[in-house]
Amino acid sequence: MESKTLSFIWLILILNLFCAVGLAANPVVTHKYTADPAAMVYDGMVYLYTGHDEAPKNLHTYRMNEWLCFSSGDMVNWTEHPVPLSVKDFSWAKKDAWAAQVIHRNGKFYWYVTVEHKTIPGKSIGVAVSDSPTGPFKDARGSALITNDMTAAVKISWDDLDPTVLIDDDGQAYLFWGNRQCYYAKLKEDMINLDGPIHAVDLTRFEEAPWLHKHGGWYYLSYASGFPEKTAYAMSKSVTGPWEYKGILNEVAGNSNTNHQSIIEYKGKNYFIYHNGSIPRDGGSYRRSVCIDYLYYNPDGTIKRIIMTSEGVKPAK
Ligand code: FUB
Repeated sequence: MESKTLSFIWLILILNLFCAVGLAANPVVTHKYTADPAAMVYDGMVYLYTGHDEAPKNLHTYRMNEWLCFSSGDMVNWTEHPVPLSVKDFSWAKKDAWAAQVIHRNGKFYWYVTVEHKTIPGKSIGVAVSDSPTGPFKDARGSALITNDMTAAVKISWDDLDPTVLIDDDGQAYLFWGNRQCYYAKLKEDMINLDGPIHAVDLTRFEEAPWLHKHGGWYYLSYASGFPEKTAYAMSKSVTGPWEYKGILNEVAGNSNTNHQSIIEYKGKNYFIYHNGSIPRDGGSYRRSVCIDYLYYNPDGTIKRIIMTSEGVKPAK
């Protein structure tokens, strides 16, 4: 074969390779089942914290013992870090490494987690702390921050789960959480103590998985709605509400009852990070996988319906 022809073939092969790695096909993690994504942008990087679904295929309930951490500089190529936190790190917790979120303040990283309490029946919220976004993290209090006996708006033992935290422009931090009933409370500047009473948040068809974010002068509270879950959202001019329901943001994820979301802006683009059960054959409601697609705002601040794709997103530049 002529050397010109050979060079051409090589060029085509190389171009194909670039196209193949140029997309983060969904799901973004395939060697483990990952759920409940919570992303954080810090120092030019994105840190993606997830739960770890460890249920065998025939178990129709969650088995979750630890949380995972991945980082990326482009939303496409992800590096997995050693397991930074597990239920065992909270001496007062029994099981269930459920949804969580990490946030940065004053050089420290605070990881708010859902776990089942050993002695106070029901779900509870704990907080771990580290000097690095990848850990190691340790229990910041030695006790739960929120327990089921602190809230009474709904008579279930699992209404104190799925924490999300936002630090407002004036420095005040807010913790939101809940199942069936959404709650919020202020956090002290130390980020590990409540700073005032617990309030109920009035939301339309709230199920769980609240996620707070701010964009263009609006506060957004997205959450899982109904069951199987869709993602809905509400908007407000204040983090304490009132919240105006804005409708469905994402449809039922497919092959998973839940689709827990996280929303971030990174390098000028907006991302909707969620889970579904899309790993072929064995994926499902208890063997979930994190996916990433673009999120777009309308000029009035409302958000366009998410389009879930198999192709995922392109490298962020
Ligand atoms: O992963 C366990 C639970 O499922 C989470 O806490 C909920 O948000 C739902 O995704």
